[in-house]
Parts: sequence; C-alpha cells; structure tokens
Amino acid sequence: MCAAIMAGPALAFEPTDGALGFQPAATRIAERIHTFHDFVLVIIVLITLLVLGLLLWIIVRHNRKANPVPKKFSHNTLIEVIWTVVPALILVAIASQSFPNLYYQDVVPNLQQITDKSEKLLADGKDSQHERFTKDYFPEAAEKGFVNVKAQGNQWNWTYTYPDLVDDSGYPLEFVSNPVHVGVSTDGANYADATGRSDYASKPRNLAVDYPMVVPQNRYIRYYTAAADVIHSWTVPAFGVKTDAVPGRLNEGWFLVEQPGIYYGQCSELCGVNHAYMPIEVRVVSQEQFDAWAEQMLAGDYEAAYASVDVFASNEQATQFAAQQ
Ligand SMILES: [Cu+2]
Repeated sequence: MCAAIMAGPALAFEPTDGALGFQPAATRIAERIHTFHDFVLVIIVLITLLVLGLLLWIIVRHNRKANPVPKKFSHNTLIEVIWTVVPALILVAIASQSFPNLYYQDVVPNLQQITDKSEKLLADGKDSQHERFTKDYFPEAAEKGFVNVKAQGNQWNWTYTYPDLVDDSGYPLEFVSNPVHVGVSTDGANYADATGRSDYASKPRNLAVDYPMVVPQNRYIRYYTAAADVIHSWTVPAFGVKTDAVPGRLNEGWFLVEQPGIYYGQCSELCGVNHAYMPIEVRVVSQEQFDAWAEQMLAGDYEAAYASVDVFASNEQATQFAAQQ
C-alpha cells in the first residue's frame, strides 16, 4: 500500500481560495509562461509608474496657479524621437521573449531531432550546452515516442480517445468524462448513480470528473482537440495549455509532466448553458500505473481502472501527502 501511495499522484493542482498568481507550473511550458509573465509585469509596472509620475508632475507644476503663462511651442523633435523609439524597443524586447515561447508551445516537437541533438551534444562533449538543452527538451522521453490523446468537446462533457490503445476488435480506447457535480450544488447524484461511488462530497466542485484523462509522467503527450457541436477549449492551467476545440477541425498541442498528480482545468470557450460544468481532470501517473489503467479500461472495467489511479481519496489528502514529502 505504501509503495502504491509513493508511486501515486502526489500533488493537486487546482484553484485555491485567496490565491494570488498562477497555479504552480507542472510543465516546462507553464514555467516559461510564468517567467515571461514576470518579465512583462516589470515592464508594465515601470511604464505605469512613469505615466503616473508625468501626470503628477503636470498636475502639480503646470496647473493654472503654478504656471500662469504656459509656453506655446508645438513641436520638440528630440522628445518625439524618444517616445517613438523607446516604445518600439520595448515591444521588440517583449517579442524577443514572447515568440520563442509561442514557438516552443505551438510546434509539437520533433522527437527524433531531440534525440539526435542530445546525442550529438554529448558526443561533442558540450555538457553545459546539453544541460541547457535538456531544460526545454527531454531526450529520454523523446526516445519513447508520443502518447496520443484526443479530447473532443461535447455539450457538455469531454470524450477522450487514445488512438494507440486498441482493443482486440481494433477499436481505440474511448470514454466520456462527465462532471461529478453539475450546477451550484455539491450533490453528485448522477455521478453516484453512474459509478456507484459515494465520494462526491470530497471532490472539488466543478473540477472533478467521473473518468479522468490519464497520462504517464515523463512522456511526451501529444493531444488533439476536436468538437462535436460548438467551439470548446481544452485547458489545464498548471500545464500552461489551452487549445480551442473546433467542430470540423483537429487542433494539436503537446505537454510533458514530470510530477505525478491530479490536475484540473475547465472548458475555456463559452459553449452554452452548461459551459461552466464540463471540467477537465488529468491524472498523471507512473508508466506502470498508466499501462495497468489502460489494460483495465480496454477490458471495459472502468471502475477498477479508476480505482487503480485513484490512490488518494481526495485532493486534500494528496496535498497533505505532498506537504509531508
Ligand atoms: Cu465547452
């Protein structure tokens, strides 16, 4: 049991009361977004202070009493050059940080290139370069290939499909992920009826689902989004991931999570009356747990599969467990 807990989800990533800032980053994508956010925040604060200072200066020094006879010049070439060039440079500075992040997140990595580059850097003895490279790229995971998952938005739940996990008749693993609670009540009658579980009171409201998306830790996850009816958006804040799910289109993205845990998100594109009640729950588990879960799901034993990844009865327990580490 102890070993099972040790290997199980250890952190809960969800909104918390009174929190300021982002949920902790669970992926390199989110880390880079947070760094970029902090960088832009400094620029924003400096500009705001400058504008505030100029305003105060004008209010105090150039009001009617302090400055009864205003000067009447209409041009100042130097100052016009400054207020054109400096903002342009600020925008270039922001873009220089923003575009690499966009590219990093938007382009699904070429795993072969990652493996090759990692091997080449090591072979050339460029250890420090290799260390920097492995901050953003994960050669060990790249060697294992992608885990593919499709998230289809429906009014109002998500369907997850694992095209690589195929049963004996050739059908891929596919299941619907329904919310535990619907609406403002914490009543989970539908959930209890459907699953036979009675733990709905301990689940985070409007975040928990009956059958979560499950992925292995330290693997490149390539996800696709699609929609059955209207536009939805598949979002997990701790991953720094948000991809529109558009009817008739297939969008894609990727993430890699090192830390096992329970990660929550919500549909982030207004999609109708129950938009607030189609949450996203991702459980990141060890490869062994993932394989066992997949086998049970393919065999149709959803409850046993769920139990195998539900090492913690509640997120509170998961958080407490993580705090004790
Ligand atoms: Cu939606």
